[in-house]
Amino acid sequence: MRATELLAPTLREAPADAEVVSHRLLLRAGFIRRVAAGVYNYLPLAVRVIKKIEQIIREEMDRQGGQELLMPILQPAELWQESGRWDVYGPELFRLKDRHDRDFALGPTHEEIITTLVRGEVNSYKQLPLLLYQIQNKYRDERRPRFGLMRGREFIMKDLYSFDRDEEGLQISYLKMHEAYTRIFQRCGLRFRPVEADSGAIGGSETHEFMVLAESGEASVLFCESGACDYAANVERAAQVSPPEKVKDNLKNIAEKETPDCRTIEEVSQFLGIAAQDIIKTLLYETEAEAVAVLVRGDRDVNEIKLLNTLGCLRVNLAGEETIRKVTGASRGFSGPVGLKGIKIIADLEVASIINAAAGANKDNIHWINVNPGRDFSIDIITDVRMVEDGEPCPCCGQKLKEARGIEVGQIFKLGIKYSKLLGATYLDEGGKVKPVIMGCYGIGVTRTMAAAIEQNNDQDGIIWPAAIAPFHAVIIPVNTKDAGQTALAEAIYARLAAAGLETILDDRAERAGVKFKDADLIGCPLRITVGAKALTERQIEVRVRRTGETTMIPEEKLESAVLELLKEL
Ligand code: 9G3
Repeated sequence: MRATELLAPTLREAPADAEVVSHRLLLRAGFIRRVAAGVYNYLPLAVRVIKKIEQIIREEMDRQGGQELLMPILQPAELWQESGRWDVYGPELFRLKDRHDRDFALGPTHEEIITTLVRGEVNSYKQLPLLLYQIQNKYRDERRPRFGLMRGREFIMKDLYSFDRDEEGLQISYLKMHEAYTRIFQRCGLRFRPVEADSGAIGGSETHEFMVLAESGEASVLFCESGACDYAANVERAAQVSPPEKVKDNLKNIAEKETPDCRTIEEVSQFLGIAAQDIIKTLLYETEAEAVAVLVRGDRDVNEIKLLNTLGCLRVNLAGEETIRKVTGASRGFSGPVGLKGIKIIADLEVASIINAAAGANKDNIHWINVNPGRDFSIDIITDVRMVEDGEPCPCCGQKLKEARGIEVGQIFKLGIKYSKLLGATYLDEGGKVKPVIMGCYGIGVTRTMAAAIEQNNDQDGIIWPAAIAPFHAVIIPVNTKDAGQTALAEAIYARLAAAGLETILDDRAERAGVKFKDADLIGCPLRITVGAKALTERQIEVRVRRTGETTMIPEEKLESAVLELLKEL
C-alpha cells in the first residue's frame, strides 16, 4: 500500500475527550473516527487489524469443529419475550418498531435466535454435539459508552454456542473453547490469563474470563505466584483461605466508649487507638426482600457478589440513612452487631474468630470495646463474604496471591438447560426420551481485543503492534523523495517484499523524513525500513524494530529473509 493512497489521517494532538491510551492512539494514528457516542468508523488500518484477529479466531474455532453461520442483528421481540429477557433487560436493549408497529431489538447477543434455530433443526441425539459461531456486530445501549472501543454501543463479537446431549458433552465443548481461546490470544501475541469468574447466584456452572493484562485494565485479578499452581480468579470470585482458629481466652469485659463524630473505621481506629483489623465493620444492606447486617474486619471490604450468592437474592444495595436509623436506632457510622434485633447477621470468616474487638454500639457517638462474637452477639451465617487482597495465601496451594489489572476480552460459560428449557430446544436420546439440549456460550470481543492490544503495547511515540495482528508488517521510508535513486530503490524493495508475501506501506509522501518517522512510530508496525543515501552507496538497508528501537544494517540482497526472520520474534 502506498501512503499517498491510504486513508490513515494521523493527528498531532490527542483529542481531549479520549480518556484511555487505546482510544487516544486509535484516533491519533488514524484507525477510527467517532460517529456517535460509542459508535465508530473503522478506517482501513483498523479493518486490517480486525481482519487479522478475526482470521485467527476463525482458524481456531474451525480447528475445534466450530461451524460459522450468520444470524440477524434485527431480532423480533417475540423470541425475547419467550425467554423472558424482553423485560429483564431495560434501556440497555436497543428496541425499535417496524412499519407494522411490531417490536424488534438490535441483537446484544444471540442465545434466543440460535436456540430457536436449533429447536427447529435438531431433533435427534445423532445431530449432537454442535458448535455454531458467528462474527458480527452487537448492540448494547450502555449507560456511559466510553474508553473508545473498550466500551462501545456497537462492537464486533465472536459468539459461539455449543449444544450437547449431556453434561459430559458440555464439559468437552467447554474445554475445547478454553483451549481455542488460549491459542487465539497466544497467537495474537498478547499477555493474558484465563481466570475463574463468578457464575452468579444460580451457582454450580463454570465460567472463565480471558483477561489481557494491562495496568489500565478495569478488572482486578488475583493469581498464584508459585510456578507450580495455576490458580487465577477475578476479584469477585477469589476465595479466602480460612483464617486459623484462635484460642478464645483472655476475653475482656465489654465496655462502652464515647467516640464523638467517629464514623469511619479510620476515625474510630485513631480515636480509640485500636488497629483497624481489631474493629468489626458493620454494614447494612438491603435486598429485594430484607435488610441484613454484614460484618467484616475493619481493614477489609465486603464482596457484594459473594453476599448476593450467600443470600441467593437478585440484588444487594448499601442501606440508606433512613433504613440504618430504623434498624439500629442510630445514624450511619455507629452500627454494630451487639443488641441488633430483627435482621439477619452475616459475618465473614475472620470476624467469627476475632477477639476483644471494637464495634458500633447502635447509639450515636458510642462504640463498644472488647466485643466477642458468640458471647456478646450471635451470627446467623458465617461465610467468606469479603474481597481477597494482594499477598494473601492461594486457596489452592497456600503460596502468595498477586493482584494484577486486566481487560476482559473473552468469556466462556456453561449455560446448561436455561435457554433450551425456556425456548423448548429438545432432542430424542438413544432410548427415544425427550431431553433438553445442554448449552454453553463463548464470546470474544474482537474490537475490544484490538483496543486491549494497544493498552498492553504502546509507548510515548505510539502503538507497538504484535506482528500477528499488525495492519502491515513494515513501513518503507525513502528519506528524500526528491532523490530519484532513493525512491527507485524504495520502490524496488516494496515490490520485492510484496513478492515475499510481506505487507508493507511505502511512505511515498512528499514529507520531511522526521514527519514520516513520527507517523510510522504512531501507527506502530513492527518494522521500519529506511532507504537513505547510505542504502544507495553501500547497498545496506537500515531495518529498525519498533518495540526496541534497535536498528540493523541488512545487505540489500538478504532483505526478505532478514525481515521474515525478525518478524518471527515480534
Ligand atoms: C442483553 C443485553 C446485554 C447483555 C445481555 C443481554 C450481556 C447478555 C451476557 C452475554 C453472555 C454470552 C454469547 C457470547 C458470550 C457471552 N449483556 N449478556 O446476555 F439483552 Cl441488553 O452476552 N453471550
